[in-house]
Amino acid sequence: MFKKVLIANRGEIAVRIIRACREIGIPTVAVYSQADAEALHVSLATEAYCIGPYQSSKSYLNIPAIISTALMCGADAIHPGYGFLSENADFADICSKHGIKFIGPTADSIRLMGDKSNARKTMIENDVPVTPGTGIVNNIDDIKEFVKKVGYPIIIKASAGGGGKGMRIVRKDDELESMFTICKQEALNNFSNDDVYCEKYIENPHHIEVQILGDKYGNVVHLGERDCSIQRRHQKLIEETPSVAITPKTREKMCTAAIRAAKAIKYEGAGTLEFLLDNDGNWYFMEMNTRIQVEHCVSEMISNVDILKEQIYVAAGEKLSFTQNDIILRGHAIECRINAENPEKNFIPCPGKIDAYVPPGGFGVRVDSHVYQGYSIPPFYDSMIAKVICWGRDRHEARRRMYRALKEFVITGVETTLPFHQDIIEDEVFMSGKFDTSFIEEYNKRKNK
Ligand code: MV4
Repeated sequence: MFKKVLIANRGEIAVRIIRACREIGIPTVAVYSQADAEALHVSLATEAYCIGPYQSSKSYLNIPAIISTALMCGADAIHPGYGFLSENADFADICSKHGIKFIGPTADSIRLMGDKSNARKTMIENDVPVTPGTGIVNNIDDIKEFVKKVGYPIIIKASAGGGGKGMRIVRKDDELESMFTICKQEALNNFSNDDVYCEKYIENPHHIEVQILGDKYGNVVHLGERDCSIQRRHQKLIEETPSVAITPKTREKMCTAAIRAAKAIKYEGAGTLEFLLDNDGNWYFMEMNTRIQVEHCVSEMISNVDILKEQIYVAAGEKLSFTQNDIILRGHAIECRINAENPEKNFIPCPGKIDAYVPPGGFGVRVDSHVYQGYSIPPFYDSMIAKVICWGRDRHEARRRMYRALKEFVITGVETTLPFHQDIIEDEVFMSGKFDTSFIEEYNKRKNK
């Protein structure tokens, strides 16, 4: 096992990683920016070092500072969490060059899946359904050829993009040229790579993703799917498992396809395959996330698998401690992401000092958070301050428990999305389960916002 793990992250996920290391018995090293001296991950870790000023580019993304801290204090592994350096293949390579284990998949896996056009190709080769689409397109004529086959609407995507960045929907011929030019320019500006490809655009899809875990010995298991359709501007707000939008047959096929793809690329560690589900029940691979995700907790709640600990064990070279047959997915889990934002003012971030903080508890309730009473939320990072995860024997119980937990939760001093979540959890459309990625937009229309 590792002698010491450095956590190259902050917030709730840094706390989550430290907790997993503690249970295994591994000392931890926190790194932090000057804005995070009072952060919880700093006080929970065995050791902590300031690595730079508040800007992420000078702290949590500062590779020389992170690597030299690891070398200086004898950390033999780095956990990148999510965001920041978690899907940076060059960082994974730099870690291994310094004899430090990057807790995650190989740099090659990250690179392969980071190139969305190559990821599509890999899926096609392994009989995983993808949306009708193209390889890299170099000119308008290539795209027109594709449109002749599938018709409008289509979507142009940056091959180096992902997570909603660098994409353009095209609905008619006279938009094509400008959208192609804009998308290529955006891709170049954001990812230093102007490769783009096209797909048939699926209107109002469901976003369903499959959690997988793999080890060095070719074993891969899935922990079922998550429905992440409740989102706005590519920011997920509520996730749940199982999805009420898919049939048991689709679930089986999707999860089997996810395992097949992960085995084909010799995937090691925790990963997620994202799929789009259309309103006729067809489903297509969208992209793969080669990291732990914010919403991993709902899968933990129904599977009883500690994904963080498994991630660390397999990174240390151990075999997965269970097979697919050992996994029983039990009940239903829902997660609400609580942000320090003002829902009344178009969700603008609301940093500041937390006066009162009383998290909910009781049977089936989990709160993952890095904040505490008296903590000042810095304005420089993500506005998520807590995740409330509730388990129930069925969706109804999980949802009622979530409503109860959200009502118990006291956070004062800053505006939060708690009231917004309470309304959605009790919303009739949400309750019915008949929602897709257009839910929040439609919800706001219904509420005249
Ligand atoms: C799509 C799509 C429809 N058709 N691709 C958004 C995030 C990025 N991973 C890809 N995304 C989409 N790709 C095709 N061919 C619709 C989206 C999309 C979306 C996907 C999942 C969750 C929310 C979304 C919101 C807008 C667009």
